[in-house]
Amino acid sequence: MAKHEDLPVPVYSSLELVYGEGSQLEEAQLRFDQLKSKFVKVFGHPPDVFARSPGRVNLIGEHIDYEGYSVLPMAIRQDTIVAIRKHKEGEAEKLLKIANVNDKYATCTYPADPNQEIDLKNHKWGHYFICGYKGFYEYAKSKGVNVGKPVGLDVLVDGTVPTGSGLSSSAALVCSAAIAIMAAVGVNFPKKEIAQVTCICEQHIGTQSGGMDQAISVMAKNGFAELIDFNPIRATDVQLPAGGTFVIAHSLAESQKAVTAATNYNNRVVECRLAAIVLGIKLGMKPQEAISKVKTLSDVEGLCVKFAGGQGSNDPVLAVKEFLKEEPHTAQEVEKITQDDLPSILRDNPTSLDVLKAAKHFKLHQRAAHVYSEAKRVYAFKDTVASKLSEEEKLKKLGNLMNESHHSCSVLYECSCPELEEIVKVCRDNGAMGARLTGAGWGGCAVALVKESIVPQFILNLKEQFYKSRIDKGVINQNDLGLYVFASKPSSGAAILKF
Ligand code: NG1
Ligand code: MG
Repeated sequence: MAKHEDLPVPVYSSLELVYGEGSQLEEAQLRFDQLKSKFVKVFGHPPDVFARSPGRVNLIGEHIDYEGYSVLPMAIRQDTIVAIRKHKEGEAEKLLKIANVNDKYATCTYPADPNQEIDLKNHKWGHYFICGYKGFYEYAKSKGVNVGKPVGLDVLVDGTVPTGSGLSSSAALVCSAAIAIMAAVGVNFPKKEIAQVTCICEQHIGTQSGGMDQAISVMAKNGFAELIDFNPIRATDVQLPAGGTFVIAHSLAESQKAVTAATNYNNRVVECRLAAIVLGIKLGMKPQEAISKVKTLSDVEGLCVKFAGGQGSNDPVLAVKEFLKEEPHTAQEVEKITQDDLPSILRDNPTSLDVLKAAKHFKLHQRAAHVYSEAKRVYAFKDTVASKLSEEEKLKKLGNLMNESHHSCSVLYECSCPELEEIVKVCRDNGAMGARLTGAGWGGCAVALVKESIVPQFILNLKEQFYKSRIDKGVINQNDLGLYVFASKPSSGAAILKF
């Protein structure tokens, strides 16, 4: 039997297979009806086809996907739907018109040119669609698939994944865009290939992101979290213990990752790269060899483990402790070890040069210690789920791993913020087995593991102890509370809908 990641994106003619039954299905029906009629109103024609791709919550494995390590997310029910219509050849001007059902997002217009550059200095929401657009054409070209000349596209987007919240609204949009374009031109590819393409194409937005978000958005399966491996991309179903529920709670601090990339996200990617090169050199590689071969901390894990072996251990963190001092490295200190200057070591990605301009120093020890320890926690989480422990013991252990992950993110990786620290504490104080920030951090959501039986009371307590004062101050609207704190079951991945 073909593995599910080898299959193409499913094409459905009814909504039940995506949205289940009951009120969720009714809501979805209403959403699609409204989307369709707005499409006709805006563009004068109905759409040819729809594509949807969900947001995700990462349960464990933060900031390690871009270092080559496996992560463990699940899809949430909130998603992005893209309605699309391909112009006939010769029809109208060759433009991509990207509109949104939400008036907050003004219509964006781009040329129908897959080679266009994205204007990073001028951030627009439509850029995420163009990532998917460029990615699709680059990929089709590389596979030698004839998809015809690029023509104009009418596009209407409807997203319910909260933005800037660590739930990957960006990947939901990039993936649904790429899949909608694919469906509009009449081709389909294996899910794992789409996951790979969308991961690379989202980097056009200027973040050196890993592939977790796109992989889970495309490959998720209803009822399961997935262990996602990279190089090559693979998804393994993880059945979570029945007595636990994941509650997602927004810290109400918005993380604007595309805007703060140089000091936050890309900065960490660069620090990890430098840590890996320095470790490689300290563990015996020639500087030039390390610079050209070592891209991620996973590339030098073998050397670190070998070193640890000499000390009677198999923990790569031992090498971090031995060879990377705890005080931050200055650029000059790193260059003394690498015998080459940082701009030329990092020249393969222009956004790394922005990082260098903004960085005062590099915390190599802390970043590497986080990555190696977090990578281990992902496997400990998966093994715990599969173990013979009692349900109670499982939940306890999973919760502890989540707490350790949060501590590492907060103290070693420094990607938390005061609002996240507060919401995580409120979650733990109200009986969560574990709680941690999820996604890139610096704002956005926390995820808490809560016993199923106490979920309603838990959510009420969060409302009282975290959100009420913010509602009183007008930060959020009482009626919107359900958007900011909710329980989530693992949902299904991307789909094409044709009615
Ligand atoms: P979010 O939470 O969507 O900003 C980002 C990256 C992931 C991963 C996490 C941290 C993108 C598209 N996604 O997610 O690849 O590195 O941070 O674990 O940038
Ligand atoms: Mg994102």
